[in-house]
Formats: sequence, structure tokens, C-alpha cells
Amino acid sequence: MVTRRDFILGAGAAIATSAVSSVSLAALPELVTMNGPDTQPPLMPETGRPYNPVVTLNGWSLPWRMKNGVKEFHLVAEPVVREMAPGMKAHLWGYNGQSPGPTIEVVEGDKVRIFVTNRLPEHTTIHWHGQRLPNGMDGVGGLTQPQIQPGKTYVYEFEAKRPGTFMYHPHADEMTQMAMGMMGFWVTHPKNPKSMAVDRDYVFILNAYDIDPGSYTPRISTMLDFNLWTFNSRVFPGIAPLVARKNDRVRIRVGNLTMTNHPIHLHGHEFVVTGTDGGWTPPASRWPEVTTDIAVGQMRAIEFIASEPGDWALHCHKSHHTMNAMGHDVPTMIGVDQRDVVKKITSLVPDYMQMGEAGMADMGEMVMPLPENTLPMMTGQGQFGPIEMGGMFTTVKIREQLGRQDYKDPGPYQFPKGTVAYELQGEVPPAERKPPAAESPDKAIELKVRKPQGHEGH
Ligand SMILES: [Cu+2]
Repeated sequence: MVTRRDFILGAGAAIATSAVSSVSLAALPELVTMNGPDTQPPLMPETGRPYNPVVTLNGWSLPWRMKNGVKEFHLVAEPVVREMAPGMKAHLWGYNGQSPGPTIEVVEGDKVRIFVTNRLPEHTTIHWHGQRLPNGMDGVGGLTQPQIQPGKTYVYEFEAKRPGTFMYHPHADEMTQMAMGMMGFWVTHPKNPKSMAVDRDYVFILNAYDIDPGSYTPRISTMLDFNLWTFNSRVFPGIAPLVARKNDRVRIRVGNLTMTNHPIHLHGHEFVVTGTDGGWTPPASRWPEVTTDIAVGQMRAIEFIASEPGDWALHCHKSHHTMNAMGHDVPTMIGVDQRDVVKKITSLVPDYMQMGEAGMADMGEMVMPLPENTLPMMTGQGQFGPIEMGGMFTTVKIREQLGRQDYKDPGPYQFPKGTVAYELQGEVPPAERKPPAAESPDKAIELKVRKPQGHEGH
């Protein structure tokens, strides 16, 4: 839900509202903030030039005001509480009530003014990742501007020159501020709303956190070994599905602000990459794929026709990135008979559970006592049983009957009769193994020894 609260200049918070001059209040656009992680419907432009708005997965777009032909936005950097999935909340830093911050949508050629107020305990800036803009608006603390001190508001002004997909994030104490969740999406729509038009346009950022089970604040010094791999600071099963009507042209724009690459994989459809960091790709340069690797700092827009109804998985293909916090460090126990050990341990720890003897799939069903505020490694229930996923995993739900503006979760897919993989029934005859054709029965094991170079002489 969008809430509006009166804004009092940070440093003057002790001053009563009436004591703040009306001029300074009028100079700032109304502060709009979000208090929940649900996907909000697209923000239809009421002023300015027309465009086809995007839908931010588990997020929202920031309203603006027009002032003398300039689009004005107000971002507030502040501590926030983000629910990562039901059962787990993280204490992050973000913008306007959430992490990531709201998506900013403008049109090619728009004159844009962004007020940035700092309510963090330390200085910050905002860098407008990927934009063509005057150097002094680029937001690199120390290099192109002074840092924005706590309580202060800075103003960024530039023209949105190139249509495409962008991000924003601090360029000040970056390791801390990005590990804490400070980032957001930016879309510059083409001047001509018919150009590159699609039926549904989804956006989200890949981010990652290291939050110990039972705690709330990310470890900021973690470099690679994160335990929560997220789409817009949400993990499966907390990530909303991407809903589409059959035969819609769907665009999904993804930006990567983690510290590793993510091969994003879509089931059941081929897509093409229609946009990169530098803008739209020329049509002749596109080739079909089902996975696209998104490197650190990159943005990709993929497009496909949602021709196949169903609940199709959309996920990072690194299998540790579709797991949640618990259990990354468990030893491999496949094939280990734990019975004797379990007997001894249960005499000391009554609710001890052994795991992993036949693989880790039992983790998907296991009800294990968890520390508070964490999520099981493999989780989520589907209509046929446990889905055994976490992290960077969601679904694209394609349905025949949907309204054009309907983005609600349509529930589980109703499979047409006879279209689901099935168990072979009745007596199953034993399968005879055919011997490999080329192999002769008396063939000895072939052994080749290759000496290191230089030992034989020439
Ligand atoms: Cu990944």
C-alpha cells in the first residue's frame, strides 16, 4: 500500500512543522512510501507523455509531479524492514520504505529532477547506472559531488536521453550500502509508445544477502558466500509469479547488483535478448536462447511470446542460488549409514534428525526446528508436493483467460487430462541391458602412459 507522510527536513526534525517555511516545503515533492512487499499494479502515467508502464516484481513505481515541464521525484535513503518471504524479515537500508527502492519510469527526452534525502546514519550518493548525463550528476561521491551527509537533501537534474533499462545505487561506502540493499530500477521508455511495445513488461534486480539464521542484519563484509540469493530482496516462495495471458508478448528486464553472474533460465519457451546495458539490440543480432547469463553490473531485457499455458519455472541456474539460508554447509552423507550415530546422538539431543542419507530431497518436506527469522534451504509446496527450491526461483504463469491488466496470481495451473508425466502401472518386465556393440569380450584394459615432456629426449 502506498502511504504518504508529511516530510520534515531531516536536520530540522526537532522544528515543528509550522516553523518550517512553506517555501522550503513546497520545494520538495510529496514523499511517497511503501510499507509492504507485494507486487503493485503498473503506474499509469497521468501527466507527461504516454508510455506503457512496467510491473516491478514485489515492488512498485514512484509517482512524480510535473513542475514547469520537469518530472520531479523524491527518493529518501533510509533504514527499512523488508520481508524476504513469509517467516523472515531483514533489517536493510533502502529507499522510501522498501529495498529495493521504487522503480523510476520516465520517457526518452524527459527533463528529470530527483530530490535525494539522506536519513541514513552515514553519508550517501546516488549513481544513475548506465545513463548519459552531465558528469556532475553521475553521483560518484568525492569524484563528481560531495557526499550527501545525514539529514541533507541533494538535487540531481538531467535529461533522460536514451531509452532502455537502468539501475540506481549509491556510489559511497558501496560495499556496505549495497550489501544492505540500497538499489533500484530505472526504465526510460521510448518517445514513441508503439516502439518496442509489449503486452507485459516485468522488471527486477538480482541481489544477495548474508544473514545468519536467527539474525536480521546482513553481514556487510561477505564477498561471495551469501546465503540469500534474491529477486528484488525476496526469495522463493516469497517471489511473486510473473503472470501472462496466452500469446502475450512478455518482456522481462533483469539487472544484476550481486557479486557474481547469474544464468537466468526460463522453462518451456525460447526468448531473445532485446536489450542490454547500452540499449535495444539490433534485431539482426538476436538469437534464440533459454538461458542468459547476466554478469555483475549488467542489465538484460529478454522477450518471448507466452504461447504455452502452464506454470513455468524461471530461475537462476546455479543450484546454490535456488536455496535459502539453512544448510549450505551440511556434509555429504549420501550412502552413509547413520543409524548407530543417530542412536547415540538422540540419547543426548532428543529431537535430532539425521539427513542426507539418500540425497537431500527430504529437506524439502522436513519440518525441522529452525532458529527464528530464517528460511529452510529447500521449500515451497506445489500441487504435486514439495518444490524443494528457495532463493532465485519463481514461475511464469501463462493462462488462456486473463484480463489485459490482470497481474494477480491465478493459482496453480489446471493441467489438461493426460498431459502430466505419469507412473507406469502394473507388472513392469525387467529391462535387459544390451551389451555395447563395439566391445569385444576379450578386450584388455587399455593403458596409456604419457611421460612429461622433455623426459624422453628427441
Ligand atoms: Cu545465480
